Amino acid sequence: MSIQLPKVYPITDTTISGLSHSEQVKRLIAGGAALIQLRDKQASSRAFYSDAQAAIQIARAAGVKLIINDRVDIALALRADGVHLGQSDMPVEAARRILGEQAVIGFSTHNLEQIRRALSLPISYLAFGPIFPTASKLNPDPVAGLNQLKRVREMSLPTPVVAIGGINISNALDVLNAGASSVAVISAVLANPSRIAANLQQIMTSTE
Ligand code: 3NM
Repeated sequence: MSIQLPKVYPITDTTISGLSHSEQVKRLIAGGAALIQLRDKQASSRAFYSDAQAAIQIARAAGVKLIINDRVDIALALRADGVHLGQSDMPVEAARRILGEQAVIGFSTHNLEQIRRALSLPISYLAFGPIFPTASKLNPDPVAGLNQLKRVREMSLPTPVVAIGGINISNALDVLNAGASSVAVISAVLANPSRIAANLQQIMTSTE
């Protein structure tokens, strides 16, 4: 159920990039992405479904895995590789029942107590953040910092940990060295839409 994650895990955002999910996926794949999450807190179900459908076709043709944020129904309908759930989304156990044993299920946590509670859940990876201040999420939790991330490493979790929040080319390697298996990035890669592939490639190179 646990999975091996690439060191850099980009997440799409149509507001920050000004591009459709499928166009972002194209550019992220050109930059070397192996796993991409589609995240949309605004689009109608119909609009998100059809954009995600186009994105999945592109990802599949390239052998890239696609995870859908929040929407278990859309992940199931499109046979996406999995879902990413937050603390207020559908319970992880219910999503696992719907999507099956093979699905990748990621789960967001924001403090050590939430991680402890997540340990008994059927998840494939845990996300932990925000590590640094972020403007890409509405009402983010308090910043955890690298020290909290080091404490997460000391818990020797059975699942990989994806660090998220304010991660960019200057700090990605520090975050991995503090114990994350992978870094999730939004604005550092998407804020300049003409440089999505180049920025992703640079962050990936910085982590080697
Ligand atoms: N989740 P950026 S922080 C989507 O703390 C998200 O769980 C967070 O965007 C969490 O890379 C965040 O632009 C936003 O800071 C990450």
